[in-house]
Amino acid sequence: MSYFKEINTIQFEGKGSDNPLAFKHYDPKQVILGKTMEEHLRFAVAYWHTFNANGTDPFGAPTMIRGWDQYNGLDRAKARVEANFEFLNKLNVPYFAFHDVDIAPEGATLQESNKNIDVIVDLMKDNMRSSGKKLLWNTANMFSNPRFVHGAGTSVNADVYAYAAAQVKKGLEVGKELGAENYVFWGGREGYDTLLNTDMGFELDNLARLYHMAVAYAKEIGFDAQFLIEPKPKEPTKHQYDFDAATTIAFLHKYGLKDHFKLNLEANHATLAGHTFEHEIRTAAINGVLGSLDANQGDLLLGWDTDEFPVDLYSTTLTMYEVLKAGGIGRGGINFDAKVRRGSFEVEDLFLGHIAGMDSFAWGLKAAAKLTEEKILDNIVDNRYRSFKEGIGAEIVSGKATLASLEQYALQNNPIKNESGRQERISLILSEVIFSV
Ligand code: XLS
Ligand code: CA
Ligand code: CA
Repeated sequence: MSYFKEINTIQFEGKGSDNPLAFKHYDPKQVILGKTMEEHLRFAVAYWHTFNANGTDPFGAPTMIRGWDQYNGLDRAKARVEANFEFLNKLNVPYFAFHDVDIAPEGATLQESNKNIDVIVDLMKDNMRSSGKKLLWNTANMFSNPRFVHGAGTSVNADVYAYAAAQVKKGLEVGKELGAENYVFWGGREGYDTLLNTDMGFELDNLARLYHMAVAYAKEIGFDAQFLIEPKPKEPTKHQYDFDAATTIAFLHKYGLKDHFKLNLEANHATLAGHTFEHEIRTAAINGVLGSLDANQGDLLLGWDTDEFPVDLYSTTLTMYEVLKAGGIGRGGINFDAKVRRGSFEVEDLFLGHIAGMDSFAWGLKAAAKLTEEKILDNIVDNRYRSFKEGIGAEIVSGKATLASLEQYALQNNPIKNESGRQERISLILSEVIFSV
């Protein structure tokens, strides 16, 4: 059965094309800085936004009725698997990502839920084998079900904690079965709304215990995926524990988890934290924990997680610049954690949204490659720090300098001369590069 009959395989047609269902920039085989675009970008489709979302919002009913919605329960789950692989094939995307509850309906008991997952995982495995498509990451949804009202790994209720642990265990088994490259923890309800009823230190200790158990179990079953934590500052709770990259890195250090985890960074979550995406990526990279990216964008006029398809070329360029600077995204990828707007309810919009995101990232990659190759920003940055290359600066960097030797230098070095940072000029250079590729 075909769910996207009216759509043909999306081809690269180049900049001159006026076919909306074609790539203008994403040419998977084009080699850039020694790797193909496909290898650089490692795109993934997010199951939940593409096959589960239906356009519901707090004010209105679903607007998106898809082919698979004619079925119910496990039949609908099977139909979604078919739709997923047809979609990945037609869009030429190599990876997908899902939560346990996205792929299979929850049963009345844990046993029943796990049985449903097994049926779908078998079907997925067959489809993966025949299509060559791969799982970028899977994760456990430990936030939607009412049992997680007070959190999962940070719940006040040990029974809930145990249930969450069981879900993680199953998630790791599924990840192994499907050869997932990564396993993600996004702390959906791991946070709090008021300290008046919360023991923050204890909750964080418990969360770390859960992560340690996951590391141990993955080792036990020989699941060698990269573990990832996905930071987000707020929503659904007021204070999410994994606020941003820096907070999460401090947590990993404190609990001895640094060697086992990297970060899955999302653009919209960076915005909510008051950071740029590139700030989050750089923070992860300089701490050796850049894992994977959730690509989307927020809206600065709205204070919530809008998960729009990424089309801001300044952001995609600077994102890819950071990725190139970090030496690539490794086992991670660029997962479109993005949904079409409620008004974009036609099936074609699912393709158009992804094409917009993929072309914007391919464009950003080309611009970032030019910035990298021609050392446009590197030269500017190097020049700004040149005072540390020789003399007193070199002594500071080598560790030779002391407070006393620096005082002696400062006493006779008068006046101090600073130089402009030239931000306005550099911003225009960036625009010129983006529109030259
Ligand atoms: C929600 C998160 C979520 C994670 C996976 O804001 O982005 O979708 O990526 O649980
Ligand atoms: Ca995400
Ligand atoms: Ca989000």
